[in-house]
Amino acid sequence: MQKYNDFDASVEKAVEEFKKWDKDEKIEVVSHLDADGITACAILTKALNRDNRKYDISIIKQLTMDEIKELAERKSRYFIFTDLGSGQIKDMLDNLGDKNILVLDHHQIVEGNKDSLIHVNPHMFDIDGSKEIAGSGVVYLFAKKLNEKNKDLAHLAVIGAIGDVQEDGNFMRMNKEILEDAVEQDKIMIERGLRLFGRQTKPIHKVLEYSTDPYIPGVSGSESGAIQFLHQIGIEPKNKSKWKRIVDLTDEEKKILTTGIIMKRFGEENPQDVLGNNYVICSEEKGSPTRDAREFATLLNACGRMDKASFGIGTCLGIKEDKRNAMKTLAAYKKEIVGAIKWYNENEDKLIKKDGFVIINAEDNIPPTIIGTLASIISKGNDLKEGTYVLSLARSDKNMTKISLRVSGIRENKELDLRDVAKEIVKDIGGEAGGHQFAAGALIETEKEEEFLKAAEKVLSERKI
Ligand SMILES: [Mn+2]
Repeated sequence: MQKYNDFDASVEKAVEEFKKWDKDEKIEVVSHLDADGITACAILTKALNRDNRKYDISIIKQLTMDEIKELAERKSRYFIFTDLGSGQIKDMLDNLGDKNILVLDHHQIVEGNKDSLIHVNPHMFDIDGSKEIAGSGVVYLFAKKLNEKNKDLAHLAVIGAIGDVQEDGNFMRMNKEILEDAVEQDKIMIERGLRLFGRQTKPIHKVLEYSTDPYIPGVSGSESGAIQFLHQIGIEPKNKSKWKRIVDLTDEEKKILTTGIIMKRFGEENPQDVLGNNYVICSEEKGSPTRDAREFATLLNACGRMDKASFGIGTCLGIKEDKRNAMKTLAAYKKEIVGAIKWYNENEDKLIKKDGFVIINAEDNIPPTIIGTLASIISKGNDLKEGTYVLSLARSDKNMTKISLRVSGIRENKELDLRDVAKEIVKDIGGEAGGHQFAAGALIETEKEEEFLKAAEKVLSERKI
């Protein structure tokens, strides 16, 4: 199709421009701190190494005006923005107008393309960057054009796309092509089977208990239900004293488990929806979180949220010490989440629960880096009616408050875009809102919290699902 050819040509053009950059000068690489941003950065740095380039890396949460102004003070003449930047073209040009800028992103473009910077973004060609290709994928295509050798980084772009929730049992066209590269390079093996999170690392009964999508009646949300279910189908959950993981099961047992789950899901809309692709990273050890692409993405997200993105980048590039540290970071991150859930359960009085929404105002009891995850977990739990908004607030430093917005039970609804809801709430208050269709966020001044809560109650009531 023409649009894909046009997009490809824009990548080609970006590579040609990039090749003109002076090899003796340092490049400032700026990337986003989630799994997609981290994999994007890992792909780019490897490609820059292969191209004998010098660079510095900054991993940031958001490309705010303050961040741009800080970048403007750096001596470099060259900047590459990955997995961010497309929404801040105007601010960039205002402050970095005399620099050479390359933006490799997949977010919505806020200001149009300008000739003074190189901008690669699928949205320019009517390709949906929220579904078809992630930031890491855009960087991967750039890297591949720069040097065919970089095809050995395709698996990182697959992990990045999964991190950005672009996989739903399968991938769309552009991501699929990247996946094909990864398979061809023997980096990824596709295993069809149970599409459950935690296959490599978690005890089976825990995997089942935490499986809310797909939902397993009588099992999801209940540890005893999960153990009982395993006994019923004749799978011993323990191997002597050790809990078994899905990867420990024999092929026969895996089949029994699959059938058992589908039977349990009889009466659900698509009982066989538990089946899908699992993406095994060939070079990684069995039982490691880096063996499964979904768990790998979670590990990277944890590194980002705990302000340890460099461990994530190193893990992507196969550096052993970084991987060890990334695992420790994941453990610390899980502890934070457990603490946040505990706070939520014990502070009923701090919640605003109305028909159609729950508002969690954690103030400074939960770190801002965890608050979005808490909202996601609560929105996936069984306590809320389908279509309930989960809105959470937590304070960060610099007198700002981070907002996260999720919705329970809904994964497809063309009319619903949480970004629009978030934007409407902050409309009169000031503050930046953005994110994804089903995972939106905003940043407001802490002193505006009260005003925000009022606006939120109003908007969420009006927009009841
Ligand atoms: Mn992204």
